[in-house]
Amino acid sequence: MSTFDVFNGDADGICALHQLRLAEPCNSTLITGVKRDIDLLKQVQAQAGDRVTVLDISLDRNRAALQALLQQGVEVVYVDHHFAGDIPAHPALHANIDPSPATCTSLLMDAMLGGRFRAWAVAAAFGDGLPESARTAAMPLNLSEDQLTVLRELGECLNYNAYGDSVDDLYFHPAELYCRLHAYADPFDFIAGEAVFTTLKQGCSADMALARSLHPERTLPSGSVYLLPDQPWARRVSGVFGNLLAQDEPALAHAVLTRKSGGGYQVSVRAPRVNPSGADELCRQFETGGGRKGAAGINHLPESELEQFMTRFSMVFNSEHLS
Ligand SMILES: [Mn+2]
Repeated sequence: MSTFDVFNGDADGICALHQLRLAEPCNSTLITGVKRDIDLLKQVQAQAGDRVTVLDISLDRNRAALQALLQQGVEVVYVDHHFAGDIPAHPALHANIDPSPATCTSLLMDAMLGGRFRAWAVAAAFGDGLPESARTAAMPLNLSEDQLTVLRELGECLNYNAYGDSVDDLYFHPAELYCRLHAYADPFDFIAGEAVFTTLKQGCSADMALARSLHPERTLPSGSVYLLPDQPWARRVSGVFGNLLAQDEPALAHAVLTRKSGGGYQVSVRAPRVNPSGADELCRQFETGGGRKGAAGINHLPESELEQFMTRFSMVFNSEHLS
């Protein structure tokens, strides 16, 4: 019997798998990629009796591959918080899917494991742009404000590492990053024992300094749209930058568009924090869009659809505001 672990390459995906494999150690085949590379399940070459765990990637976007695996007699554990659509009813599918905007896959995993590795779930929630949920989850740990800040920075750095056009843009391949941190049950030991955190923190600050010097491309009543150049730093920082904009102006929606070398844009949308919904609704109106209510994205927005995006951004977030 073979085991496959399929996970989003961001903080949430990595920390969800890390918690699971601390609780249930296993030599599995790792399948992951950059954050927006979510069509991962089709890469699994499994046979009847094999076991696949899927973490932090939309079921809706992996539906065909999931159904094929279930039909082959593969057992699938699916834990996620992205838009799922209809969840197939199949005895070999064990799904724990909750798209509510206050949770993330690592917090769902934390609940499944009775809070055994809570500090990693806290870091992941910070990384997924859910600081309130992270702080609530951290309460029983009695951490100092300084320790909480370190977990927030860790989550943000792990999340930052996942953004890029391909793994070439990243400091660490997400599978390597997972292996490096999997040697540590305690995130504070990981930070002390590995140079990974320092590398990512320095890289992130340098990229963020460049992003912060930009002005919005478009200022709309419901929020702002930023345009980033076709550069590796811009591709790496787009998600962290989006989370930061959302925290700085919680009543507004934000979109960060990064120019692609072959034309068009990669888009990252953050709903207003005070009313975290509409991001997935907006992005799913475009062919390569998806995500969750508070944070979503479009892998490829053609240049010709830019104005349409601006119009729909205004429509979705204005109506969200009134509702
Ligand atoms: Mn997530």
